[in-house]
Amino acid sequence: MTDIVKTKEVQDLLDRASGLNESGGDARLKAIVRDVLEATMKIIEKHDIDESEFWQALRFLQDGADEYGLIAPGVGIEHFIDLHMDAKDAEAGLAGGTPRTIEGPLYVAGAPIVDGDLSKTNDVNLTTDPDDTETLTMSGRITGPDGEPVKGAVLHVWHANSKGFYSHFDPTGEQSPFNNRRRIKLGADGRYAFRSKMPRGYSCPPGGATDRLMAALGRHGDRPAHVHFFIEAPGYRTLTTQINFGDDPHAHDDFAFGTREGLLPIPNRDGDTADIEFDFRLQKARSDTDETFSARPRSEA
Ligand code: MBD
Ligand code: FE
Repeated sequence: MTDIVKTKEVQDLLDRASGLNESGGDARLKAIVRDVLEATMKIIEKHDIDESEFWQALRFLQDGADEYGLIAPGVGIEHFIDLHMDAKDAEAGLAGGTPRTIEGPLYVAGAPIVDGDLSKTNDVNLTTDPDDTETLTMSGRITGPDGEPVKGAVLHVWHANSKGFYSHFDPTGEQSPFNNRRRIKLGADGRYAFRSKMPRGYSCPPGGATDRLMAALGRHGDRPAHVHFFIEAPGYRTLTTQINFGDDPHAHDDFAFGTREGLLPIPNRDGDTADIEFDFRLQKARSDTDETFSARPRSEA
């Protein structure tokens, strides 16, 4: 193996390429770009990557750009970002509560806001399109670190239909906007309940960049059936999480690494209904940004 990355010539090249010799620009970006370039060069040396392979790899990234939201969880980076945040929380003494897990690429902002205060209503329904499958009911309470009810929470929920397709991203074009997507306004008791139609696990679009990458790695591109949540509430840290069905064949074989201990309830199945009782525990907000969403770019409708 050649070993030229550490030579003065290449180190100088890295400094110049990342703008370190210039006064303008962003210092943090310069440092990160330098490390990305150096790591890339080391990989080129280690695996003796030739010019053909390098340009084919760039073409893969170029053609797959509209699937980065899927490739990132597929290669475990989105989960790693969770592990990184968990580790920082642990260092800061912030552990505890319902585990976070990946958002995934299929949230759509702007879902209908419905009243879910159980002292006033008891029928929150997420599914507006016909779907010939079991009814899923889900309920529980949202508490804070001391078990106190969280007041005035908004529970964002989104999930696939019984074919594994999400509204706004459905290749069959069959779903209405915001089918299986709601923002549920909860009351003072922190309790929630909704009904919906049973989702099926998601699979990567056949022939797409993620699907081809998974095949080349000898992997599959399937997730267990699951339901996504954001929970926001005044005074509490916004939680991004999801439950995956513990009895799904992919419950412990999720291509996106979104399944986590504590987030794998087994639905109570009875004929054509399935019920899940699941409580969420939030952390207290320690800053204003704790109460907001991340600045991740998201679809909107
Ligand atoms: C999904 O539905 C999902 O939740 C993730 C993380 C990736 C792809 C599809
Ligand atoms: Fe999903």
